[in-house]
Amino acid sequence: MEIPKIIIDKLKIAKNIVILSGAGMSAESGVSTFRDPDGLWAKFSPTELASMDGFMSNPQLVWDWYSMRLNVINNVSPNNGHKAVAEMEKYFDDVTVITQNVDKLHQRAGSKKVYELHGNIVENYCSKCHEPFTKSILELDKEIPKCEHCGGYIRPAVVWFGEELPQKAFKESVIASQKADIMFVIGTSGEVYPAAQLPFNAKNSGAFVVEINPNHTALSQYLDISIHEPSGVAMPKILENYLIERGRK
Ligand code: BJW
Ligand code: ZN
Repeated sequence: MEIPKIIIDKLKIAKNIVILSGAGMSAESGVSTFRDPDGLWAKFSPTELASMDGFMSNPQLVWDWYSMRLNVINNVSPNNGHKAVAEMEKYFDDVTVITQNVDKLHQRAGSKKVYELHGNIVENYCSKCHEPFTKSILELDKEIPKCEHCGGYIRPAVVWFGEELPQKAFKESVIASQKADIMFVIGTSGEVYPAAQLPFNAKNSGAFVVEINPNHTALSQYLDISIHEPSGVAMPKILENYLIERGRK
């Protein structure tokens, strides 16, 4: 698919770029999405594995599931989509990445300003006293560790359903969305709130909002344009077209 010229025209006058990414951003790296037909929620139960109630009723099961996913993430690399997003920092005044992903692939690709709305899978903390757990979990055996201060179970530093998002990251994300000249909404189904509210914050403040997703989503009809391609294809193409146009001036 050709990249519509309006996206390049908007980029040529843009200063503040915001990326809102979801699981589809990492799909081409080999990380599973959640709600696609072959996604995680097709095989696993979100209430059992991604809620405090689920964790309390079977902490070892939840720990094992996150260990399995951490193992996947440790063995994959950022893809061309992450790399194109990181490269944008060379050409624009301000690039903010707001991600729902817990895999740190944006940071590994070199993006500097990344807000992790749903935490990350690399860090852990005590589910009871909330003290950070600093031992590398690779050093541990497979049994769920317990807190050295209070004996509570250690949990991954991700945000489960019903839990508040990290407030600073969320507030900064709202501000960045309101200041955005252009927002790219990449690889998210737009079904989980409050993250899915951010494209509306951007649009209501005058941003041009572009969706990158092979499929139609809950957000598609509200955004300015949808590019139905994988992000590892679309984002490098957009950057390349922008650089060609800029070279022409
Ligand atoms: C590609 C591609 C390629 C494929 N290129 N694209 C009713 C209405 C509204 C809200 C609620 C409600 N009932 C409950 C709520 C609130 C709830 C919510 O939104 N629920 C809805 C599902 C109904 N939200 C919450 O609970 C949040 N907290 C909250 O609201 O707190 C309130 C509070 C305030 C004060 C005190 C206390 C509480 C928290 C949400 C946490 C979400 N957590 C998870 C798990 C994180 C940890 C982990 O990784 O295990 O986050 S769930 C899961 O969904 C994960 C994701 O970040 C999140 C979003 O998914 P995402 O990224 O959009 O992935 P998919 O799979 O859905 O979509 C992938 C897309 O990629 C698809 O569209 C593909 O087409 C596309 N794609 N390949 C580009 N190559
Ligand atoms: Zn503790």
